[in-house]
Amino acid sequence: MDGADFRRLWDELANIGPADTGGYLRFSWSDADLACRDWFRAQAAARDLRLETDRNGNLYARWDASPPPGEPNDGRAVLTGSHFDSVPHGGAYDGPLGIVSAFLAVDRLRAEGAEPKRPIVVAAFTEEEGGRFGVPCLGSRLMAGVVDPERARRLTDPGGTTLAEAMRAAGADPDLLGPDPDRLAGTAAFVELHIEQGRHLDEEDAPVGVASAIWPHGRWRLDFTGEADHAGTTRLPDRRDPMLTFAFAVLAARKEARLAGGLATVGRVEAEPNATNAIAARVTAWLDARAPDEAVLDEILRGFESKVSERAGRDGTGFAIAPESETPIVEFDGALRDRIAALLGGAPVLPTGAGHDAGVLAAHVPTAMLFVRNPTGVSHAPRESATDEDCAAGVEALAAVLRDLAC
Ligand code: HGY
Ligand code: MN
Ligand code: MN
Repeated sequence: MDGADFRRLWDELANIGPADTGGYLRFSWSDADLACRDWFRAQAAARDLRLETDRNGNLYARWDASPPPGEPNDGRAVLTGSHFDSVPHGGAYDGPLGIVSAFLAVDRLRAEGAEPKRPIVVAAFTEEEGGRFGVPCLGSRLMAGVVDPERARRLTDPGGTTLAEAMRAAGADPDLLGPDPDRLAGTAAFVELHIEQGRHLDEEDAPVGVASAIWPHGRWRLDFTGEADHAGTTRLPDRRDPMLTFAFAVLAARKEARLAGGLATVGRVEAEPNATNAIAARVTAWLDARAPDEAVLDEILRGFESKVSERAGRDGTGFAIAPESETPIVEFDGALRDRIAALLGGAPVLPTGAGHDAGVLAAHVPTAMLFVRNPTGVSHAPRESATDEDCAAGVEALAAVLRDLAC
């Protein structure tokens, strides 16, 4: 497997959902997502892998096992894969790299004549980014039974389309959404390969690393309410301007995160009526906060909420904060992590602040992640990058892990 082998398959996805920013728009259940799903089905068919779609729209391509007769085998599968969907104008690699690498790892094992004793299953999870419906890892969370299907059906995208409507328009049945304990019980391990979202591997001069943990993190909806009025005639003391409280909140999030030793970001905002010459009536924004441990995350949120509430009192505005998703710390299976790091010749082991379907599955099955070097360190933006040679090294590493766990 070399860089050119990787590039051949990789280029097939490059034309699906590109935006003029150089990034991608691959929202779940959009035309781009459906094109990615068609591509997945074609890859499964080309390899004679058995295609399955679960009740939550997650896709699987299954290489059935041929265990030697008489050998004890519980028949549980080794799952590998990631997601197709992107954040708005996200990079090419976050998600698709794990799926392309999984198919190439299957090719790699077949080329050497491997015969798995356990099924090897390539997975594509739905709505990992929450880029359309707001809840990250929605497909895997539904599968794990940690999101209420009724709540999921009612989630809306920024245009007001519900998940149920989007699924129906795409030919999927939202009434089927719900937990899938049998699939989890039939999974022996999950390994997600992912672009690194930082420069740790570049600094260590290593093409591939292994995840140790995912920081606890979450998303909160922030509603600031005031009173619309004329920008040219309303005296400053008479205003109830939610934009002021919002502006304070952005700075407060940053300050609380800095003081506590975590991260906080306000990257999305909507104003009503969104007019240049009118005081806003309402501002809605979303806070993303992450921290190395739950005590620090809690400290950031408590500090943020009390400072912003106090400011809202002074501004005469309303302020409400509501969680949209909360993810506790994930420590990946220590034995699996150490086994993989050793198998890969002492690959670096690193934590991440980014969420992944692997973090959801880790509560149910032994789970590991491989990271591929990203020289820019940028992610969720067009400058996310990896060399073809490093991606090929990622495929080799994934094939070695699958060989170890399934063959
Ligand atoms: O970390 C995230 O924002 C998402 O789960 N990938
Ligand atoms: Mn992401
Ligand atoms: Mn991802």
